[in-house]
Amino acid sequence: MTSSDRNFPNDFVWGTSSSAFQIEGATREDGRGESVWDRFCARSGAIADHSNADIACDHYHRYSEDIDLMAALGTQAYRFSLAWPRIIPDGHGAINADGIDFYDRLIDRLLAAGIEPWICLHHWDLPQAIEDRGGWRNRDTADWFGEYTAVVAGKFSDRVRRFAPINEPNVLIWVGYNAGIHAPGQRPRDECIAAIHHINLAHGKAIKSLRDVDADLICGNIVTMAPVVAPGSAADQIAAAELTDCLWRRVMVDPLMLGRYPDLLADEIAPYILDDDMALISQPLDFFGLNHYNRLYAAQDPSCSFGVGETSPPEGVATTDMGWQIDGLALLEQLRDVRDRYNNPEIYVTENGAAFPDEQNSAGQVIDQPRVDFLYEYLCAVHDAIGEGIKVRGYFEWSLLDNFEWSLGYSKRFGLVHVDYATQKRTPKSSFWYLKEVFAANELLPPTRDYRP
Ligand code: GCO
Repeated sequence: MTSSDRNFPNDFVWGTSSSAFQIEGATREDGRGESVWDRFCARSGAIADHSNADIACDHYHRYSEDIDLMAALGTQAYRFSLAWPRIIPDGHGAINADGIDFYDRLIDRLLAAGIEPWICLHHWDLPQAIEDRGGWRNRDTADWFGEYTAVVAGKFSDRVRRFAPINEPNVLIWVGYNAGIHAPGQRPRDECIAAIHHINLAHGKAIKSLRDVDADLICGNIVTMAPVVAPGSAADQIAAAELTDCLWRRVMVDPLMLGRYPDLLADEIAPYILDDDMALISQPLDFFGLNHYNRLYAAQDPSCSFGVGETSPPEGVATTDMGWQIDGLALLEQLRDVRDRYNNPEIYVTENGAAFPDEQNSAGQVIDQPRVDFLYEYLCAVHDAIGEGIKVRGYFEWSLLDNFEWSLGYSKRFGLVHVDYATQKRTPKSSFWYLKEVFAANELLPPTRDYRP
């Protein structure tokens, strides 16, 4: 490779991603309503370190400092989510002006720093009041989500042009409803099936709400995808992998991109489909948001609602602190799959990153060489994909800050910036200084140098 071969396209977008519940804190401040995740955290044994997100990274109060960090990183775009219960505390009905004010301040501050805001409308923190009315099992929730989206578009589309409705709807189903590890907890299979269709419908209603407010808004989806590995070659093991692949990669994507449900679940879902649902769900999108972490090792698991779950990668492979395999080729394979199956859309990698047990040394530095190596490997995959003609337009690293990692609480650190939760002190890690140089050079840089301030 020559030096110029290592460049990214001139208009390539570099950014970071986050979600409201994982960083904001201030869960009871300024009129925010309760979310399903507040309730789930209070459930005994649900969160590994018995924590909650009441304070998290205190981003609600420290957003200005965090935007300074993004600016220092050279971030061009920042993808964040809005807390639905901060904007409409009961999920539908009265709007909370203080919630709108917070996001107004955040957006204005980002724009003043020259960073483009990308809004994700929902990253799993469903208003508890809506869960109490059946949550995603209730078709009305799709309407309420459409109404909430119209409020958001009306307030912010004068300054924000990029929107995506729901982060990783497949995780809501797979990790939440099917395995019960995420809020609102496990549900029987028929309720999972209802939720699948209603979440897809909510996506469609949100896209319509956005374009009704402004037809030129740039709208996409955000899904996490990875190749699925079968537990073995026996017929029942292959069948388990096929069902896993359907639930994980297809059932929340095929309807949006192809206008139909995958054969394996189509008959079960059919009774929930009314009138023009499929047309609404499959409205053309402007971009495909792909989150990617790790190849999924499927397992037969009778404790899950669909009888399938996931297991660890084989002994001996390199993994992150999540136990997830480090394997840039999986991202390249996934990008090819999106190109081939979904008609070569414009793709943004809207999340990719890794947890490692980072520690501050006696000089107060955090030397996270494993994360630098990880980022290099995955950026090589993105670069290779572009070389193959796959339309990857940008890369958003997950995440700027260490944050609340759902049912694992604060025990996993995903940040480019270390957060000392006792003091809320932020310390950029080596990976921050590495990506700062990558962003500025718009080029794949070797992971081997010592990246420091
Ligand atoms: C997801 C979510 C993030 C996670 C991140 C690391 O992909 O599960 O979008 O909220 O924190 O992916 O697990």
